Amino acid sequence: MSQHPFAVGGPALAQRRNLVTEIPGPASRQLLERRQRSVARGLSHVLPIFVTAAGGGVLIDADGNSLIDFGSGIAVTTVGNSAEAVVTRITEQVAQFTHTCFMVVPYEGYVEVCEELNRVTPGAHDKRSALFNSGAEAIENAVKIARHATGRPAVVVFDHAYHGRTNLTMAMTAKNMPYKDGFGPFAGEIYRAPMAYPFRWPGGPARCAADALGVVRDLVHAQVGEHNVAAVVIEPVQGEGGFIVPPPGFLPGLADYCREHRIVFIADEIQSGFCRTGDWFACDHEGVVPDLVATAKGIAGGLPLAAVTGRAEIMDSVHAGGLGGTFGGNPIACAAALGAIETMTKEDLPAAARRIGDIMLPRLRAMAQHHPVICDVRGRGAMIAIELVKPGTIEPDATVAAKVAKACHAAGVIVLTCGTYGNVLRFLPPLVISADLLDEGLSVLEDTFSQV
Ligand code: PLZ
Repeated sequence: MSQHPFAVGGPALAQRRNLVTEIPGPASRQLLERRQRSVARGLSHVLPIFVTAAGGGVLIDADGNSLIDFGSGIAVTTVGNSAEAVVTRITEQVAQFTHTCFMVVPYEGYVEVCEELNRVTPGAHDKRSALFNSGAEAIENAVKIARHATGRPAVVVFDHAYHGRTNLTMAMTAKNMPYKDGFGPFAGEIYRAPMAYPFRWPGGPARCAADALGVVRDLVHAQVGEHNVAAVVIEPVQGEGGFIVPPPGFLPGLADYCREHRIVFIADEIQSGFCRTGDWFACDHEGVVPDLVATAKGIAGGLPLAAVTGRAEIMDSVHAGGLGGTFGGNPIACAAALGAIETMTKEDLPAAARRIGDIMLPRLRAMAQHHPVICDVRGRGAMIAIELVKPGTIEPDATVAAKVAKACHAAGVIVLTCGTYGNVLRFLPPLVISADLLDEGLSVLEDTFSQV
């Protein structure tokens, strides 16, 4: 048992940054020692503190420090930690039953989540959904379904992509360290195309969309053959790879290309989905309608749940018993998802994400004017990042990104890094964060840049 007094999180927590010890404090340091002796080294952490409660835009640690949360547990607590509707629904469900396995005895909550997913994901066509436990598992299943529906083996993915840590999804993920190194051999029939990355596109951002589409066409034609491709899988805004927003026209062009060759277009909306980018899904910004959408993270207010949603004829091409898993669509996770989706709708969280972007983007652009290490400010809604380089060059500077992140942590603001080169700072606040906290977090970041 914890030696700390029982703490209650949720939106009622005092919304302020307040450090009462250094980071980490003595209680967290003690827990870190225990962690070191008991937890496998392969699991790392970003902050050396232990949480005891969280809610709104703050997280409380074992020493009583209150930190501003710009990470949301990697884009998960979109509705805030222990959000009211999530807690209410979980509490009711946990008292009724905790598990039957949907494949043994079904329950209404699972069906209701599928109905909601079919409603909120892009496109008005007839859809079906299937529920799983993690983002990687959703991607695995999306690929299974696309292969089954098309009878084709190949899968096209992109540079800087992140799709998970299982064998197939490691193969689909682009970055070696830390995700793939030493973990091969990887699943076959994965082909990688260059990502439309405006800031680093050799011909410049204006040519990026058309050039990148041309490369995909040529590469698939020469190396794979269109008729062998089951699916193209893309994050409509790339997450771990650096919050890369493709230029306008790229995603619609890719969707057209897939239609032309009867390739299943799979959007990995695991990080970008559920209101994060200022719309329900990142595909919505350009009216792109994927054949299949993989979701997870923000779907269930912090509980493990993931889904594949898509065209009825593709989803239903799989025989009964071909999809499933013991825990997929667990009733408590489903209750949480219904609470989260209810909160997103009632509180209009897409609008909240847009307001966050409207506050963050101008301030970060102003920071970039004063700090030439910031070479690019990008993102949509509350999925925002800054890329850092050696001033005057486009050479990535991961060292300065790590330093800024560490200084923010020490000052009580949780920020995360990302990017193939480790030189991107990303900001993913809960969408229920107050404007004051957001402002304060940005001021801390600004001070940090002046120090490093
Ligand atoms: N697809 C787009 O962002 C998870 C990974 C953290 P799981 N991203 C955070 C880490 O280092 O393991 C992610 C994602 C996109 C798939 C996934 C995988 O989702 O729920 O972590 O399996």
